[in-house]
Formats: sequence, C-alpha cells, structure tokens
Amino acid sequence: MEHTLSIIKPDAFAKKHVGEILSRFESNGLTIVAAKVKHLTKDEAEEFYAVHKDRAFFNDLVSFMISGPVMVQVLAGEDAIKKNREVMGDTDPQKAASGTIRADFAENIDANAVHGSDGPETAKTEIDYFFNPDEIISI
Ligand code: IDP
Ligand code: MG
Repeated sequence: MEHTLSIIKPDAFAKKHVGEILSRFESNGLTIVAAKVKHLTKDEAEEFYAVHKDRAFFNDLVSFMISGPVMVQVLAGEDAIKKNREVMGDTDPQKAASGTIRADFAENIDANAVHGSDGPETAKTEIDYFFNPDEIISI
C-alpha cells in the first residue's frame, strides 16, 4: 500500500470537475484517505513548488495556484504514485493520452487540472506539508 499527494488545481476546481476527477481516482483503484479544500497563500504555493523556483514558469505557476481554491487529497493504493501519474496524463494536456484527467479536463500546460507526487520522497514531503498523520485514515 503506497500513498501519494494529489491536488485538484484552481482551473478544475472552478469548472466544478472535482467530483468527476475524484471518480477517476476511485475507478482506477485508488482510495481517498484524506482530503481538504483550501485556498493557498503565495507563501504556501512558493514553498510547495520550491523545487521549481529557478524555472522560467515559476512565477506564473505560483500565481495560477493561488488564483482560486484547490482540493488537496491523499490517495492510497498499490503503486499509488505511478498509478496516479498514469491517470493524470502528461504534464502537457496536448500530449496526454486520451481518457486521462489532463486530456479530458485541462486546457494547457499552465492550467493542467491536477498535481501528483512524482516519487516516494516527494510524496512523503508533500503529504506532510498538507496533512497531520491523524488526518489520514488507515485502510
Ligand atoms: P507535473 O505537474 O506533471 O509533475 P512538473 O514538471 O513537476 O509537472 O511541473 C509542475 C507544474 O509546473 C506543471 O504541472 C505545470 O502546471 C507547470 N509547468 C511545467 N512545465 C511548464 C512549462 O514549460 N510552462 C508552463 N508551466 C509549466
Ligand atoms: Mg511534478
């Protein structure tokens, strides 16, 4: 059983795709073991995406992530990190395989509907960033 952090980004939240996106996780064998709706502050978005701080798109990414509420959730399942990345699709929705969340709900690489941890270490750091252990159910 593995855990991963997922965020439904401001574009998908504003377009009321939360229910459909959560349904994609569930129908692909992932279980939502923690969740909260949150409007990130600039400091929070900058800290969360600190790994990208030297990239040209960093300021646009932070501005986008604080442009409206998001839903943050912990997903659990076998191979949850990789499975979630598959269900999400490529970072660029134009390249995302059909049937993936980004192909179906994202408009462009800036507003691409979802975030998902990319490995075991980032998953742990990102989950700890948003949730206390007692907010995550055991399954
Ligand atoms: P990921 O979300 O698929 O893991 P990352 O490379 O970790 O992709 O990038 C984090 C986020 O930064 C992306 O989801 C996207 O919103 C944004 N991003 C990445 N590359 C670009 C780019 O070339 N232009 C604009 N935004 C980008
Ligand atoms: Mg990433």
